[in-house]
Order: sequence, then structure tokens, then C-alpha cells
Amino acid sequence: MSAERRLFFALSLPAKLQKQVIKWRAECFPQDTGRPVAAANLHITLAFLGEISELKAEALIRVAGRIQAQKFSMHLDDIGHWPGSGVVWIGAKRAPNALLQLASVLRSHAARNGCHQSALPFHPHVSLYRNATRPVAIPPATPQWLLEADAFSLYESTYERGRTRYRCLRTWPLADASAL
Ligand code: 2AM
Repeated sequence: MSAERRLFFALSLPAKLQKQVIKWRAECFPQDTGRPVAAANLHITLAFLGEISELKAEALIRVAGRIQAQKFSMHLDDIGHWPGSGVVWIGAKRAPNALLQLASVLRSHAARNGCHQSALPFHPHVSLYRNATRPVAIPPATPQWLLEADAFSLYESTYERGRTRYRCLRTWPLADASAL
């Protein structure tokens, strides 16, 4: 039996935005807020696949390559804390339709390929801290960053020497609206 890997589809943040976010995070949150997510790991999950076989991963890579989805931009203008999961996040007050559609297509392909999908509504976000289980003073606003999404990717999550690493396995471009 081949080894299983922990995979997910996500949008990455450009390196410049990653740096801006971690600088702002350091300025706006106390040090004991939780476990900060490393700059290189900042992303928006589109569909979590869990630990899956190579066969399932290949099937999902094939369907992802056939998806025709539009480029979009979104303002990261919302901040929140989910004490249950211990996540402090930034997100969008109004998620673009193109993002919701892309996530919905990926999540339904994932479900059809046997990857359990959460029953909770999809809430696109960038996790900033984990293990934030105590009350957190949420800053009044983000700097209203604009994220321009022109591709989505498949990532593998590994845990080595006490660190979580996300390795990008494949990236697919998003199309100009006029091309669809
Ligand atoms: P999070 O950042 O919102 O916690 C890789 O582990 C990514 O997949 C993380 O970004 C995480 O989202 C998401 N993830 C992990 N476990 C998940 C689960 N059981 N259901 C949905 N998403 C999950």
C-alpha cells in the first residue's frame, strides 16, 4: 500500500504580503496570543483533503487541471478569533463570488473522491495564530490589504522537527474573466 499524504488546495499569499501581515501581526497582537503561523505558511485553504492515497491525489490533480475558474481580487478587511479551534484569522467581509465558486467546485470534487468535507459553511480566511484559546483583543481594523488571486495550488502539509511545512505540489492558473 502506498503512503498517504496530508493535502489541501489553497491560495498562497505573495511574499510581500506575507511580510506585511507578519509585521502588522507583531505590532497589533500581544506575544502570548498563541502560536504564530510562519510567514511562508500564510494561505487561504480552499478545500482540505486530509490524509489521502497517491491514487486519490492523482485523481484530484486531474480534475483540478480541468477547472475553469476566474481570477479575482479580495480585500483582507476582516479579523476574528475562533476560540473553539484556537485560530485568530484575517479574511474578507465580502468574499468574491469567484472565490466561493472555486472553493465550492474543489470541495465537491474532494467529497466525490471520498475526502470528508466539513459541514460548516466555507469561511475563507488566513490563519494568523493557532492555539489561541484565551480571549484575544482584536485590533479594530486590518490595513485593508488587497489579495490578487491569479492561481490556486495543491499543498502537502508535513510536520518535521517540531515544524509544520507546506510544500506546493502543483499550481493552476486562474483565467481572465474575458477568456471564460
Ligand atoms: P486553518 O488554517 O483554517 O486551520 C492545512 O492543514 C490547512 O488545512 C490549514 O490551513 C487548515 O485550515 C486546514 N485544515 C486542517 N484541518 C482541517 C479540517 N479538518 N477541516 C478543514 N480544514 C482543515
